[in-house]
Amino acid sequence: MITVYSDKHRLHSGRGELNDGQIMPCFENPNRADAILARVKSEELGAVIEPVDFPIDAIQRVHSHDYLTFLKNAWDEWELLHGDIDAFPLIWPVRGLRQVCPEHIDGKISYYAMDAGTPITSGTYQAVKSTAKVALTAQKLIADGEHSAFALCRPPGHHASKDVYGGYCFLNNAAIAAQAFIDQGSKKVVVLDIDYHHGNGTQDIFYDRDDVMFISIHADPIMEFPYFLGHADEKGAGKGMGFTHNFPLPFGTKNKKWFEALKTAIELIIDYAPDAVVISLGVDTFEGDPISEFKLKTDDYTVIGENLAKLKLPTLFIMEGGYDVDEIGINTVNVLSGFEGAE
Ligand code: SS9
Ligand code: ZN
Repeated sequence: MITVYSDKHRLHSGRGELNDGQIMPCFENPNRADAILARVKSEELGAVIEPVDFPIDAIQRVHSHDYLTFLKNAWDEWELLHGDIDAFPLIWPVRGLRQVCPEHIDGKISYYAMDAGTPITSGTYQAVKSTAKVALTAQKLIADGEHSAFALCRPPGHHASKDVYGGYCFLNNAAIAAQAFIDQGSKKVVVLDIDYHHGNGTQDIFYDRDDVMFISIHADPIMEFPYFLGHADEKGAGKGMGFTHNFPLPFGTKNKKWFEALKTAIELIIDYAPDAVVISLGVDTFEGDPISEFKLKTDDYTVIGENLAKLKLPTLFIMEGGYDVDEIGINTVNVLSGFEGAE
């Protein structure tokens, strides 16, 4: 399997995030991608290639023009006022307040952010643009006939919606890739999100559509981030009704219950019969993950890959979360080698 990777992820490197009431070192850091790349190489998964350039249009198919303009200028506006310090929001437009975007950078950040765990730094915009191109390059490999490809994206994307960032995500790489399949003629695409956290951004982007089915297996939002989306009764809207499927699972979930949900997800995919599958691949379901409460083991990841291969569909893997840096490479590459071994 070909891996698409760019060193530019390094340009996004926050000094800290607000976690449990304290500013802590970022869980989402460049070491994550370095560890995955090292394992891709040591396991000889396949060629590692650089992303090619894409016009901004493919990103604009998913994200609003105003939001992209905000991301592009946010750091410069922030630094001018506050200096070389990571940018964070301080207020949110919650119930009772108006959703009107302010002009002051502090207000704009608060308008577009969903959490205080996601710093904007000097290189964030460049890094996330490059990561979207990693996803689009891998998507193109599949459009051009590869059976599978791995987009080694960092930072992740599945919490970002049309015009919201947060949960370490800025551009929704999986949604951008799924939309690219549709724009190139695919009639039906599935995004299957197996990250520990619900992919609220992806769900929101495709919620009223029947051409992109969204399926997610994740920690129940009554107990876990992103808290405000990902319940089982969210099924889609309008003509998208019935094309969103959520499998929230409790803290402590082990392989048996997790694989039951995967089996149901796979049956849904078979019934839908898409032209391509995009996997939002998070490995923060791992028992050793520092911010998560599922208990999957290293060998389970190989079985995930084997199960996904049974679909016999063109499959694009997009990297999402996973914060146990010592094991992230092993677990991620296990999914990919499991997929290839079972092909
Ligand atoms: C844990 C804070 C978690 C957001 C997690 C986003 C994961 C993206 N105390 N904050 S895959
Ligand atoms: Zn996650």
